[in-house]
Amino acid sequence: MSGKKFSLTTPIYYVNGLPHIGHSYSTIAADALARYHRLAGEAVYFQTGADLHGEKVQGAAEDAGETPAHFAARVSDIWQSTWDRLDIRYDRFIRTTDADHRRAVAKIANAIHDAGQIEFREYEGLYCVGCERFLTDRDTKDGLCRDHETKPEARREANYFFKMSEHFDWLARELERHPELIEPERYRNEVLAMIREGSGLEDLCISRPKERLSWGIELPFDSNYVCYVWFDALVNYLSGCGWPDKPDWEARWRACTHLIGKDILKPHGVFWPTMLHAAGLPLFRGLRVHGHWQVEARKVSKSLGNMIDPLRMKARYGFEPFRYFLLREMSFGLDGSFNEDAMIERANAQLSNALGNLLSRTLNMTARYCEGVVPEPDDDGPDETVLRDACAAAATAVDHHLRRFELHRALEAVFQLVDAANRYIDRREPWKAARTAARAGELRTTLASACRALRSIGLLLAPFLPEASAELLRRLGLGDALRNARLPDDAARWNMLIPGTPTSKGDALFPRLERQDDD
Ligand code: ME8
Repeated sequence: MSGKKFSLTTPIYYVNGLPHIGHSYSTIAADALARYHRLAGEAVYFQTGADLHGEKVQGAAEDAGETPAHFAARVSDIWQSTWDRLDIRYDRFIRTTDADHRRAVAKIANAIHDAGQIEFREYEGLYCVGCERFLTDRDTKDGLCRDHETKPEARREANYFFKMSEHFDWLARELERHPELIEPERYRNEVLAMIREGSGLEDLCISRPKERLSWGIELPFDSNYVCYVWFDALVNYLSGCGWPDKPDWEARWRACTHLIGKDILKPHGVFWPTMLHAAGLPLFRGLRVHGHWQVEARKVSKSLGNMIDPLRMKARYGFEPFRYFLLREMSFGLDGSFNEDAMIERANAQLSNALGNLLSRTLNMTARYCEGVVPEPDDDGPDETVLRDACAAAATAVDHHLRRFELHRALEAVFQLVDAANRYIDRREPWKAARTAARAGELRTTLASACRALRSIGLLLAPFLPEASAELLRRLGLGDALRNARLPDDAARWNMLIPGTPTSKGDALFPRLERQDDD
């Protein structure tokens, strides 16, 4: 271990629905990043989980004819097992019903209360159950919630309020001083606009009377109320790091980055940092915000039935083409568009053709001309130098982009190396060299160099396509490579393949896909 720490969280998803393409993207992106940082030798903590409380879940439980506790636990199990079946390597799947989380919520509520930052007030406003909050003028359009396009309810209640607006000046200064807190930049600007005077964002109602909502964590200073679901949910990030009891919570917490979709920028960009500040706690390291997926050019929604079940994608095409498409297609921070035909096209062009062919022709020729073992190369010539530099450049680019959460750019860099390796083979034409005994050295050098490039590609693909990368490396005779690898440096190394290492051809790494509609 380098001693460097990297903690990463996904949102904890509401259990009134099931995982769809949007949740899959956040979780897969986080998994790829966590895998990369592990391969870089860092101490990684990766957390995902489920948000079980609140009116939405209580309503869904009623519709299902179950108690909220039973319903929420049952659906949380489905979420967790979905990620398990997709080989998402989280360190903890947190549930807001977990005992340590409940204790942490009570503790932070008390801390903010003790600091004189919570007030009891009568309030009247428009409430959107979809958002689980009172709306401001800016949140509505033609009398409807902008996000949910439903009519909010007029509600009058006595509730507890967190004096959030008192922290806006501090937050603005923090964001000016530390622009890296929220990236990409457009989202930092959005948060700054939200907290600017006149934006309509005020104090935060953090309680719900039990007569209206019983399914939640009781407020520690008034047993007639439960916590507002966001006030409870955001604390998962701290409780997951072991706050307040575990001795190492602070180191983990200070290394913590939250990965979220743009829909929940306000709670993460405004509620959460001000809550932490009011409680006298340090801020998270960063907030990284991605855009939204549309499916067949429409918003993802239950009523449209276009939610894209990741397990169904796995059953139809194998999981990695789907994983690849999500990570490669979406420019991190911007919206993306999913279309099954586009996914198939990308998989066939880039995975089957470019990468699959590179591997199969290299290993087929190695089998045919070099008895299936990595050949002994001569000294590098100009073509080898170009390829060697391309390996080093790809390793540097992957590291650079992943540290900035630009997963699409990192993948693009790996596939530039795939293209460079294919071009190298085309130019060297080893099949011609194989016809002349005098060119045996050239042939050996070409195939050894193609194997070296494939080794770099296999290592660099490990965070993105873990299964395919492990298989690719195994075929190169490097079954253990990932166990000991240290990225990015190991992927930039050229002379790491031992001549004489047995390779194996195997079947197509990525069989060509055809559209499947029947299930
Ligand atoms: O908001 N495109 O949970 P949630 C991309 N429980 N990502 C999407 C998406 C889309 N179309 N739809 C959803 C909640 N997501 C709260 C979070 S955290 C303390 C509490 C992803 O189930 C994206 O990450 O509605 C988004 O932020 C999240 O799912 C919302 O999940």
